[in-house]
Amino acid sequence: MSFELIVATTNREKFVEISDYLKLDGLKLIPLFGLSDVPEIEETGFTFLENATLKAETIYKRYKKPVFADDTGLCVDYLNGMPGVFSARFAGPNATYEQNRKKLMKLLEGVPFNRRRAYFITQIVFFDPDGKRHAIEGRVNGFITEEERGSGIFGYDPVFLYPPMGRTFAELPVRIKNRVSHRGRALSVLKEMLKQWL
Ligand code: ITT
Repeated sequence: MSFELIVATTNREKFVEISDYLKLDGLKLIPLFGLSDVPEIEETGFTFLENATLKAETIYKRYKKPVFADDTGLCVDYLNGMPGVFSARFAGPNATYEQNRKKLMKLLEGVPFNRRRAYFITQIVFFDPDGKRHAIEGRVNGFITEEERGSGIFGYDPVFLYPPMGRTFAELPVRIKNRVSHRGRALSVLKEMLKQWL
């Protein structure tokens, strides 16, 4: 069998990672930028689950097709979990990745390495072909570096050190990042579920 799955994201870097991971015969992924008349979705939730649900539900209601949304954030212990659900707009409503990272680095100035613990979390909400809702979470622990490292530019990747590899996520190719990351961990569960319909 085959089916089309909408990926309720407008984030191109995220979509690159998702497409690389969810390569399955018969599965066609469609991002929001591949659709017309896409409803505006405001991420007004206070949790990743609320925001992922909001995104997936709005798109499911609009297109009546299988869909999943990914809501992700970086939570820094020293900042009591910030930027968290505000990760995309940490430095302001239309902040760039670089502005967000600069703000984070400023807030952590002078903070020693062992107090720079952080984790990425991805919450996926999936509406399957029968309209049933599934929630999946993926996390990865690490540290915020004192300087940016790597050529990847996605979000906070240049400042997130993954200790088992001694590299920041921006120093890892997409395929390797996907093997160990918050998103990769959540996607591995989703991938197994998707196989039932293929
Ligand atoms: P959509 O809601 O349209 O999917 P978004 O960019 O708003 O796009 P999120 O709310 O899930 O997506 O992500 C919040 C921010 O967290 C995002 O803008 C990036 O700055 C950062 N981010 C998400 N995933 C990341 C990753 O794997 N590595 C580094 N930063 C990431």
